[in-house]
Amino acid sequence: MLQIDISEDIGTVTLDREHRRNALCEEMVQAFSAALESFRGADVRCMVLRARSGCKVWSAGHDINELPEPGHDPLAWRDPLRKLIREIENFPAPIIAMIEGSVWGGACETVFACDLIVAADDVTFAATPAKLSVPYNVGGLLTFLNAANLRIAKEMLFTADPLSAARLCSLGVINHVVPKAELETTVRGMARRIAANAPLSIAVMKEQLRILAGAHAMPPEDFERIQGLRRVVYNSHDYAEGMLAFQEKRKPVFKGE
Ligand code: YXS
Repeated sequence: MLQIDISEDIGTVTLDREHRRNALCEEMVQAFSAALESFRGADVRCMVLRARSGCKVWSAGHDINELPEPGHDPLAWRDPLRKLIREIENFPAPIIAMIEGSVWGGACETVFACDLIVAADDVTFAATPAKLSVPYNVGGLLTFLNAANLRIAKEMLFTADPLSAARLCSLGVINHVVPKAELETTVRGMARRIAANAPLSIAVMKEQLRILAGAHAMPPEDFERIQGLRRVVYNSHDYAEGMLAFQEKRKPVFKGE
């Protein structure tokens, strides 16, 4: 499901589950955790997260077949997507997301959780909870808010439209958009420059920025209200219908209940 490589103090993880469009499943996230453990042991100083060259779909997001039965929180603490995001945020070295093809659903958040994003010029990002009637969780929405401003986060989440890498770069959501032929050399060069800098200083700044980015004071009753609102969705007919429609390869019919 993943290809792992270490060279010149740079660790590379390549998503390799093409038959499922690199959908993020439990087994893949476990392999990802093991890869990061090996990178920690090898003291890598920068990491690249990518898919195979020439891919049409970088990742189709959370494996829909692994979304829990209706009535269970689809993005709970122990959920594979949540574990993946935490692994990325807690890894001590910077992670550069190198993007080709299209990015869907929870894979958008996965890329936004990375430290730097370099995309080929034909890349698109489509955040799709509204297509499946999935209630996003607090941490996930914070990832979007930290990556984009409220207006762009709302456009992505409410329309589920694919947004171009060029537009997201002009909005500061993506660091660089380059011609596909230059993607690999651009990312490799950036990774080398990071790897040549002081790893301790960078690791500490990454952790400080993670804490500062997540520092949003919230009265307990507000948090409980947000959680209660999520329950309205994952207990709904629409949540079950979203998943069933995907599995039956048809358009969902949402009733708002
Ligand atoms: O029919 P087979 O058995 O060959 O399998 C098909 C698809 O069912 C499968 N596949 C997936 N399986 C599980 N989870 C997925 N997310 C997923 N996506 C695809 O892969 C096989 C090939 O797919 P196919 O024929 O559709 O490929 P395509 O090249 O025509 O189209 C590629 C996509 C990505 C445009 C299309 O597969 C697609 O729209 N996938 C779903 C994208 C999506 O809505 N992802 C959101 C997943 S839920 C999630 O991430 C969060 C919980 S949330 O939604 O809240 O952000």
